[in-house]
Amino acid sequence: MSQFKDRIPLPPTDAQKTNMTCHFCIVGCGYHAYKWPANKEGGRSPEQNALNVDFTRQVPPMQITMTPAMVNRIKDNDGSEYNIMIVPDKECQVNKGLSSTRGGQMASIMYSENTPIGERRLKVPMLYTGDDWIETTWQQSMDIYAGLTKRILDEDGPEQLLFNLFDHGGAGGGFENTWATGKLIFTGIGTSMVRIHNRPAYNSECHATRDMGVGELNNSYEDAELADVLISIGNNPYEAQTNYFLAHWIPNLQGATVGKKKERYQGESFSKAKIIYVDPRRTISVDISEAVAGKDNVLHLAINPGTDTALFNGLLTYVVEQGWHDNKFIQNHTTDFDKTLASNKLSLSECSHITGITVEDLRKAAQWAYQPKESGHAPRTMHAYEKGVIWGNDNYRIQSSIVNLVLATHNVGRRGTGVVRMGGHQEGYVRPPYPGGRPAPYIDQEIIKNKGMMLTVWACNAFQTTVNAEAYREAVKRRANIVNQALAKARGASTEQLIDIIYDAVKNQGGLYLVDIDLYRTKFAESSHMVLPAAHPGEMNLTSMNGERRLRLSERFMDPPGVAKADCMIAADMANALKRLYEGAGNAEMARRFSGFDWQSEEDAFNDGFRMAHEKEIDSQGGPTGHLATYERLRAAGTNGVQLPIKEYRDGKLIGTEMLYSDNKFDTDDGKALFQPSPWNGFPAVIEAQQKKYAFWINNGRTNHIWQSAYHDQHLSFRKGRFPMAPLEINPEDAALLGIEAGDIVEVYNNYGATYAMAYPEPDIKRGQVFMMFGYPNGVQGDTVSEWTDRNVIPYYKGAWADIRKIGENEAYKHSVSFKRRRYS
Ligand SMILES: Nc1nc2c(c(=O)[nH]1)N[C@H]1C(S)=C(S)[C@@H](COP(=O)(O)OP(=O)(O)OC[C@H]3O[C@@H](n4cnc5c(=O)[nH]c(N)nc54)[C@H](O)[C@@H]3O)O[C@H]1N2
Ligand SMILES: Nc1nc2c(c(=O)[nH]1)N[C@H]1C(S)=C(S)[C@@H](COP(=O)(O)OP(=O)(O)OC[C@H]3O[C@@H](n4cnc5c(=O)[nH]c(N)nc54)[C@H](O)[C@@H]3O)O[C@H]1N2
Ligand code: SF4
Ligand SMILES: [Mo]
Repeated sequence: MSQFKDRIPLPPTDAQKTNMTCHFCIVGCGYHAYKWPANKEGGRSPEQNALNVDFTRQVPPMQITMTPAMVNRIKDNDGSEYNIMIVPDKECQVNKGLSSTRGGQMASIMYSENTPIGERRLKVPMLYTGDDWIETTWQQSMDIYAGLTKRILDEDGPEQLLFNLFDHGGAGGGFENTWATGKLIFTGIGTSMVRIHNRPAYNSECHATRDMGVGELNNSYEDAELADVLISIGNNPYEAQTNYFLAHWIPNLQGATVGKKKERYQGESFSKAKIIYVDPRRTISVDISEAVAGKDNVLHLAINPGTDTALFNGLLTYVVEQGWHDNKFIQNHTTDFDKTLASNKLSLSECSHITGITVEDLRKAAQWAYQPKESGHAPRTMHAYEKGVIWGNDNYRIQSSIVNLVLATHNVGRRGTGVVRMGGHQEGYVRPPYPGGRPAPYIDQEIIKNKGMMLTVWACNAFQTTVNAEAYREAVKRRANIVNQALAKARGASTEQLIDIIYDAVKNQGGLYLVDIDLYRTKFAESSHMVLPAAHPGEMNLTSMNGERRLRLSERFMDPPGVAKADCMIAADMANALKRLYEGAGNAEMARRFSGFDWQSEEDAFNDGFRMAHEKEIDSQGGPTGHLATYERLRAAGTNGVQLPIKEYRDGKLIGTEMLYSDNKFDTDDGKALFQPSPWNGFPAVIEAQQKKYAFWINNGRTNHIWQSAYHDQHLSFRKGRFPMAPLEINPEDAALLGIEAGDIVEVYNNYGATYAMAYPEPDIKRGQVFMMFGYPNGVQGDTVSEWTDRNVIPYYKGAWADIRKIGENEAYKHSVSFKRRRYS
């Protein structure tokens, strides 16, 4: 919690005000950070406070959102104390002044002495001596890191150097940090043995749609206001993309954007939106949509888990039979339609049989989404998908099937349409090309098979978040322990000698040397040998792009704790240390590979990567005009930033792009979008075996209150108190059969592993299914997930079947935790 519990200090008129994009989810809500000396305070009348709000009277509803979680007290390195307030920006087109339970607490998670967060943030580099932690200097850490890296690189080659690496925007990412790490790891070290934070290889979550020529973030949030129909597939937008849903979907469902549509769609009929959810689970989003739009405007297709491919193939077949496809568009701007139609052919009755959705509902969905409107125009239907698809049963096929249907009905490149990821984190991709091929190596399995000598874990925590997590942890801990035993004998060793000792353990004894770069001593960090303290947004300047490609600069307004540094500067330190070692060894060529890191700040990393991307052979979301963006211009562009790609800089403003593909030119060699055959292919054998053997489908994913592995939340009593253990929603009748009551501790177990959770009976959960929050510190759902992946090494996190048994009850939790339904109605 913040240091303020019962009152909110107001910023005085001369408080420093900077831009802050919420660094949690993809939506990237705009906020302002105010900072002022702790001994000052603004007054309650509007001209006395920086918010310009009249607090002498009751503030009208919705005028400003402000809670004690939005303020905190901080201390900069020179010892001076300040109050900070981080409040949502009403002028930001993304969130329009809204905050969420996660973003609204940003001030509380900033470093502050005497708070749990303050206590637990990493402040100095640490080394494990084999049996205990010691605090050390950057100098020694970099000497060991670079020395061991060089030794392995020279004697065993780059493929012995493994990385678990973030690949996104927001905290632990951004253009600065992805560029810096990419340049170090790909250009410098040259290894392909890298996995991304959320999956066990270096690949794309969207290979299929990209192969078809359609990038996955192709519309604007405004398009959700302009759509006739919204389709949300494997996605729970209220809990996972909150303010996108609240500020852009809900108004359309309420009819509040009809005026806007009227202006845009002349001669075309329009009305308030209808919404279709494709999710085996009745989510809170379905519930809220019904309350807001009326049940008649909401269709929930409670699909059998893992059968999405069949659903979209069935719909495609039916839509073309009805003649609701766009022949002209197909002829002029796509290839392979006929071939795909033939291969994906599936009748409505077969489709119904596989998906479990009635033929009547299938027809209804097709009518809503694709049957021409009164005016004869095709409806504008936006297709949004996320982890129920991406981590679904065969990512590549499902995505192909969705995009096939979208292309056939021309629901991309027109306002009010789009086939888009809803997204996870923001994006911030700019890296030199990955040196490996496709499919990329399955890094987790390589580690389990005793491959690799050194693993650097950067801003992620696979102990809680990977597939087959129990086997993974076991392998990592066992191999780390081999190094620990060697380290324990190293007393008084020089850096050189220490490197010799570590090298022997990783080269000859099967050990693995682990380095973790994080904000906290996570579970992964606890098993590591070196832990380096990172800074996050607010403590560094960071640019990042949201789900509608909106680029913003979050400005540094405070110092990081201790000697923590921005990740890009840590990468630069590593590269510079390696460069010096190679120079010392007279190896000019290797020294050159680690050159170009003489940066003074994050801005240098941004200029070197994002801005100069067009001049180099690198992979970037900035586009050829990325150089037009500068920190100065982005600062001026405020929380609205600019939507990439940037078209031009005119009259002091960066001009961006609202929608991709409106010219019908797709990202293929001939500019035509590609249909891809993707027939329904059933389930992988390992999964089928699980389905036969175990009683429950262990559906899993996000909960509104908790962000990711709970790296901040686990230290906040407000959050941890709400969920002392990973919640597991279970149908009350299933619970009764197993003798399980609300708050009971249960075990979830199968042939891959076992974990614990806390039972929350919930009637909206179907019999034989449960929903468990993923990635929690004391209950890792991934322990029960198989190692199966699709052809591109994309896992099926959502596909675990297991048994459940009651362990017992914790009286304390039963008293303190609420089991009130989280559903709206
Ligand atoms: N069963 C199951 N498993 C899943 C999923 C699922 O749906 N089900 N989803 C997957 C998905 S989509 C995701 S994104 C992953 C998430 O998996 P991870 O990426 O492993 O989880 P996070 O909690 O996001 O990890 C972020 C880590 O970085 C640290 N950190 C935060 N900011 C910074 C920073 O600025 N610098 C540095 N150096 N460190 C920082 C945090 O303290 C934290 O330890 O989980 C995946 N795993
Ligand atoms: N509150 C909160 N918000 C977050 C995050 C967070 O940790 N907490 N994390 C962020 C990140 S990194 C990500 S990736 C996003 C994820 O955002 P979402 O993908 O929206 O969230 P999830 O809960 O992972 O999964 C979405 C839905 O997939 C459904 N599902 C499971 N199996 C299937 C299936 O076979 N077919 C279909 N159609 N649906 C299925 C589940 O029932 C679930 O409701 O959330 C982001 N936002
Ligand atoms: S919706 Fe996402 S970006 Fe917006 S405040 Fe919430 S967590 Fe932050
Ligand atoms: Mo994610």
